[in-house]
Amino acid sequence: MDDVTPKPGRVTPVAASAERAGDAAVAPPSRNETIKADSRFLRGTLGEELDQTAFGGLSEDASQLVKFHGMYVQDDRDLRPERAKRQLDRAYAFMARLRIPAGVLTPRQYRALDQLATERANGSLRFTTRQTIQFHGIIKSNVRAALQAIDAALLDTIAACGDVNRNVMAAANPYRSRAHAEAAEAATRLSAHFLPRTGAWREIFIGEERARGGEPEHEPIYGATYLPRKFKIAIAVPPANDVDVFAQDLGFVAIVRDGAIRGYDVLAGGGMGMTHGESDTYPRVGDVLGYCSADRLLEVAEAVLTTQRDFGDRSNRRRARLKYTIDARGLDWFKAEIGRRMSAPLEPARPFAFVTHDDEPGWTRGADGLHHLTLYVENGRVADRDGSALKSALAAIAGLEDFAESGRFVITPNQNLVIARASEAERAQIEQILDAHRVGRAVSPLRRGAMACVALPTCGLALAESERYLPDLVTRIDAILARHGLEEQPFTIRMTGCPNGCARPYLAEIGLVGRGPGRYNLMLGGAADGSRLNVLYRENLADAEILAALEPVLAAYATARHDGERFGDFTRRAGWLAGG
Ligand code: SRM
Ligand code: SF4
Repeated sequence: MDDVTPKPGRVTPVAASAERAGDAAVAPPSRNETIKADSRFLRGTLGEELDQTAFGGLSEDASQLVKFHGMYVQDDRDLRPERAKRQLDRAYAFMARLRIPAGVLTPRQYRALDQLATERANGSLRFTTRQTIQFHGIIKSNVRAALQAIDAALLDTIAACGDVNRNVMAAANPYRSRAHAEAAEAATRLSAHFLPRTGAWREIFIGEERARGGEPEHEPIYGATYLPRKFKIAIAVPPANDVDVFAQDLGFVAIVRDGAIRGYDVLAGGGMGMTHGESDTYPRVGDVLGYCSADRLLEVAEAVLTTQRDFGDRSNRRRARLKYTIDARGLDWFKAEIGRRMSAPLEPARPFAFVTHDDEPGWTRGADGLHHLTLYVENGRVADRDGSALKSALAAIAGLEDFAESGRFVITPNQNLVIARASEAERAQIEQILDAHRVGRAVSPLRRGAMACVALPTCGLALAESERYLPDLVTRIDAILARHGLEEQPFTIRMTGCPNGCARPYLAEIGLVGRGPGRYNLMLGGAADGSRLNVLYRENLADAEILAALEPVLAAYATARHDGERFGDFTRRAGWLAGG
């Protein structure tokens, strides 16, 4: 095999398929592989189908392809029963997800997105667990206009979904330190490096003509069938692990000396998704592979991504993530394979330590005298409701005259927002605007550490509520905490409406994973720094059962915890978890 693989450096997709063809045990590729291969670099019938607005959705094949362009065809699941009764089609609409490396936007860009939410989507913006923004409820006839507004704001949705490298995360707020700035810059470089080269997005949604007579299109890194599955990269800057580096296909932990990033510890094989009842699917934390100097970032990333491209399972999409490739072939094999694709081996990993994977809401001041507000945003949903006009407040802040030029909005991997680079006077104005719009900043430590995925009504895979349920559950758990004198104690609690793990629930001290309508698995024992998976504590619980199951453990924690001991560590040490 060595003879078809140039070394060092890039392994081409052509060489890769030659390798795959030599493997007699390859199972037939999944339907998605054919859709990709036949799509003429992600075009398929998308353009034609978008023109047919009588049907609000897309064909099955086009629904798969549109993901590569950052969109999903969804329908409002609340409306399904009523519409079915009336024999109407589902209420189809598109979800669009932006690509925002490191989550950094200018206030001007944010204002354009705010307007788009009002004019073309369901009136809200949704900060995601990967530092970007989603819009829900874009009807088909609005899709092109929405994407053109995004393009006009110098943003795009390319590769935000699909079997490609997704939005690249970096420790929140590049304006916090030089190392944070370097991490954000590295995330932007990685995102650009792995951006699909096809012109399909611009042609189909923006209306640009394809250049005639030019070079035939090709994807130098991906090839015509892209990756077997989604691929996720994040860069952490210790001591914060806000990006949840252990949950990524490929993670980089910045090793900082004299304030600058000298290199990275490289992690691979993290991932959250699993399927209930299928024990060969599971969440996994990434393995530390070794260290590379900062200038080798792209080389190392390409070695890992192309290894997954060439050896990931293309027949069974449930087992197609890098974590399964590593487990199926072994970590030693994986290290050797990426070694073949690099100019030099990784060095031994350097020590690093995390203290948290949460955000710390509130104002901080940088060395340059500028102020940064980490604003808690419940489950990342930006809307005007329940007496609090968060959407209007953020739009007003983004419109502050000088701040519109010099300020920044940075979305965090915990679905919050850093309003960055405010002067002393702007800080006062921002506070005033938040007060005037009744945007509360005082939240309990439990709520601050809470995160829920979108789930119902838009997510087609949700088995149970999440975003619409967790806030209320937190209120009731807070009451239990108060009864036991734990109201000032930090916790992480994360909920998802299904086992796919979009809010990374398997890394929380308290994880709740949807099983069916109103029913959840309760997981306990995650680490406060996101470095350890929790374990199943009780299965298939309804609302009252969740509270009843939690209260005795919390009561014991209140009386028997060691000094400074976190809840996740306590549940393990004190024997609450079988095998913990
Ligand atoms: Fe996710 C699928 C929402 C982060 C694992 N995710 C979905 C879809 C697109 C449902 C679908 O396939 O039809 C959800 C759209 C819901 C909606 O109505 O908006 C969805 N995922 C989200 C977001 C918006 C959750 C949030 O509340 O913020 C996050 C968007 C991230 C982004 O901006 O790119 C989101 N998803 C994640 C994460 C966390 C992360 O990336 O750090 C994970 C776990 C990490 C991982 O990938 O292992 C995650 N989402 C999944 C999976 C399971 C993948 C797997 O390997 O099994 C699916 C289902 C799938 O891919 O088949 C999924
Ligand atoms: Fe949907 Fe499940 Fe992801 Fe929640 S975890 S957004 S329910 S796919």
